Amino acid sequence: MSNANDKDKENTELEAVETQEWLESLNYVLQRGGPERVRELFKKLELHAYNSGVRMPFSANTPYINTIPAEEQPPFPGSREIERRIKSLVRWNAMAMVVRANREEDGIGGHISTYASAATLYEVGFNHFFRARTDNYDGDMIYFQGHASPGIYARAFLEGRLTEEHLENFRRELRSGGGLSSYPHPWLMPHFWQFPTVSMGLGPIMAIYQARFNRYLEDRGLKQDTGAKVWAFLGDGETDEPEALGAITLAAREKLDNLIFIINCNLQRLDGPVRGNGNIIQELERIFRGAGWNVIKVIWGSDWDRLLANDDEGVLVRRMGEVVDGEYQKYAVEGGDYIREHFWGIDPRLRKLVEHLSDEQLEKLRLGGHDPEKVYAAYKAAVEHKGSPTVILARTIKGYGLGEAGEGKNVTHQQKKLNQDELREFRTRFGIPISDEEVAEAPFYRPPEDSPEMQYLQDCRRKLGGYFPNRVVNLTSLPTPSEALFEEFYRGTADREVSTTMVFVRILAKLLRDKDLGNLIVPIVPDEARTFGMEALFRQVGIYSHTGQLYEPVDATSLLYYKEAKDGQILEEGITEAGSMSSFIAAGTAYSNYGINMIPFFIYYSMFGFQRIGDLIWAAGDMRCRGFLVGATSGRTTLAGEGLQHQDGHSHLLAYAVPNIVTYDPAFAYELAVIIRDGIHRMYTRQEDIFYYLTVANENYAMPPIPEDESTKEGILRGMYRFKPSDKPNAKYHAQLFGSGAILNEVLRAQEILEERYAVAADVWSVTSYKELRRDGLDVERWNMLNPTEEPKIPYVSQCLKETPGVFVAASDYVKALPDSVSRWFPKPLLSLGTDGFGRSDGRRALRDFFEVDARYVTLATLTALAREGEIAFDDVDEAMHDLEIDPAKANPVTS
Ligand SMILES: Cc1ncc(C[n+]2csc(CCOP(=O)(O)OP(=O)(O)O)c2C)c(N)n1
Ligand SMILES: [Mg+2]
Repeated sequence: MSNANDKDKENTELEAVETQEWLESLNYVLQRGGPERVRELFKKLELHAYNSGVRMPFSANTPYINTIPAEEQPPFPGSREIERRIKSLVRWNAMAMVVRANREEDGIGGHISTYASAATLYEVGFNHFFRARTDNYDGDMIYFQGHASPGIYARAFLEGRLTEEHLENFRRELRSGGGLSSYPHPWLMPHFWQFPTVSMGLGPIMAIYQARFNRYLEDRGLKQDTGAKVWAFLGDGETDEPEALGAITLAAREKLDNLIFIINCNLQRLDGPVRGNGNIIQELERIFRGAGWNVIKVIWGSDWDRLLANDDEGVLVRRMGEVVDGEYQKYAVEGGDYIREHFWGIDPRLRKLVEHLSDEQLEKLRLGGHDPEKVYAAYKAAVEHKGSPTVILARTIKGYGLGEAGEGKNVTHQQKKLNQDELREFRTRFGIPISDEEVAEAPFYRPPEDSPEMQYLQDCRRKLGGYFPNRVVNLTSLPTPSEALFEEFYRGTADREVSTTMVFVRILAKLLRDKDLGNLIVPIVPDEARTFGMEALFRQVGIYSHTGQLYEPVDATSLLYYKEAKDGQILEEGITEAGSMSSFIAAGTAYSNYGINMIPFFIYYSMFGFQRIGDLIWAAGDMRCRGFLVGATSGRTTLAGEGLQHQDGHSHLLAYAVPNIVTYDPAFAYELAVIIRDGIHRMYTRQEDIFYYLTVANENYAMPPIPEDESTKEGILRGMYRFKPSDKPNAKYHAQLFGSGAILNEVLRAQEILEERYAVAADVWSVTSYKELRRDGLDVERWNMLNPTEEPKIPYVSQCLKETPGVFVAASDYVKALPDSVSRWFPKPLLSLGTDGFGRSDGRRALRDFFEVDARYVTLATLTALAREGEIAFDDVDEAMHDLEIDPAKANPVTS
């Protein structure tokens, strides 16, 4: 036994000597040949080991220390002291804003701890990096973390851009004099916020596609590259959102070195630790490095530099890497004695490293994200880095500075109230010149204009070109495209059968050729261009690719080959509706970001729009984004064969919830032409903050010419017009039939059946937009309610139907809720047919039978309505049902 022990001991000693020798050799090579030579040597060694059968485990991680070593850190160019004082003031005002809002009205909310942890990350940016738009600089774009907004407001207050009253009205937007929105919302503060970020995960993906779109504009010669950066601030918890990390490979593939992510790694989310049993910084490092990003870890502050320098044997680095986040969080809450015991105490060599430090000093060893010098070094490296995007992983403490009131505690995210003692402590810690008597009131504080702090702060912003955030709209309007461009669509297609999708693609192709607008159109498709018959555009305008086309496409000899080009115009995004929508947003807000009227058309499978990426569409509305969303192959029964997951019968209903989206479900070529022309007119000539949702379908039929009636165009735009009046006004019975999209054809067939077989003269109306009709009806109703003594106005629907005889039946390829949403302005009850229920794979005929929206059902519904009015007998309806071969026992599509 003892022999074996001796052998082990001998081995260990030998290995120690061997290790020492290798380390010394490495030091020697490092001194003589520098890091480059070391890298070369490592590669050779690795290959040699591999060839000898040694398999190395894969790791994309570097040790748990700062990426930039202390000796490579650039000197800090500013005044540490003044910047600290400014930052303290921002901290105080941000905290006071939330505390006061909640004193006035309990439960009004707000967040202190997010900004408290991120203050240094923002302040270093404000004082040294964030460059505003000037004549020769595009302006950086900054995605502020939504929950950090109190800090951003507090800084704007110091800068003199917001008043004390504004801060008092934080989260009280409806007060007279105006207030501040809880989070970044361009809709609510259009001269301040640029990017809505509070739905977590959307900021990062929008930032990636924004950075890519900036490149697109440069590559297409629409703007110069002025070196501007996109900075996106994220929470570490936020990275669990699929959107947050879902597009990071695109950023690396496109070599977006104009993009910088800063992830505030305070190790906490709302409920508790982000990775209590793991390490979020290391996890994110692996992910981002694996994706090809430049990763800069800012973990330890300057206080740690000397400790690391004395860590000859690497025990500290190892210890740093083995402690899990939950334990690190505990150090933030406990005192120095706990830290000495639990972090340093496990190894005598570690304990020795800090024996010269008091418990208090141990407790105060600062982390990287709270150290301006470390943060400055990281930002500088990020800005100068070429060839890939950069992510900075900055370690901080959530609720930093709140002390007992929440620093590092699990409840800190929700902390909105500080008592008198806590306020006093906060004040003292950050040296705010507020007396003991005043402190309980949590007054806002702004030093005099001529104080060194104010002068320094203003000076920094002057040098960097202006304030942030700042949303500016300054552009000239576009001319509306001429009617001539649309003439062919007004004429119809005679006998030629086409679909509205085909018509749309033809309109798009013509717009792309237009001399005024062509260059500004941005077609966006998520790998579905062929489905919609758009492949001719590949050749016509090319697919955007920063690197051009490095290969000969397999279809090079064909006319419509797959052409990628640096100045290509189409954004072929691949299978990502979220990415495509982010591109749409970048293009649709270029009017404010760059003063360029870019006109995006995002064409997608209609089912994968509102349903799949509804929150991004909501963000687009918030951002006052413009452009056309085009839901193709729409309609639950018109898209045959595809079944439950693809057949969309409700996107129009989902669109009801977005206030500034204008929606249409057109049936004919001329309707689409009128709508698109007017859309460009409203968004780009009149500069209205609206965007469009159009559904187009893939059923082929002859497109009629536009009716001669003068009011047709107005009717199309307002939501309905009489398309085909009955030519038998003296018939016994009457009906008004309403159809939309491809289902209008079923309604027209029903008109014939009703006339021929049942003596019913029916007028047929095309309803292009129930949402527009409802908007108008609600507007009128509201006006009438608020103006009781004025002559009541009449909703457009009621005006149209004022003297129309008979019963009312509507049918569309969407849910019945659409026609029902306007039925109260009909002179009589409306009977609605629609496609409620899950879709089925089958042909159009079978589907329309199943969902009860074909000509037979329109006929049956009309007869039913007539019977209810007492005009015909129910027995007649029963008989008709028999004639129409409708089975009363058939399955209910809603529940089957
Ligand atoms: C999509 C979405 N889900 C949930 C929330 C609610 N929420 C707001 S902040 C927060 C925690 C944020 O944690 P983290 O991202 O780590 O940011 P920190 O405040 O720690 O900097 C949560 C869950 C939200 N705003 N958006
Ligand atoms: Mg966090």
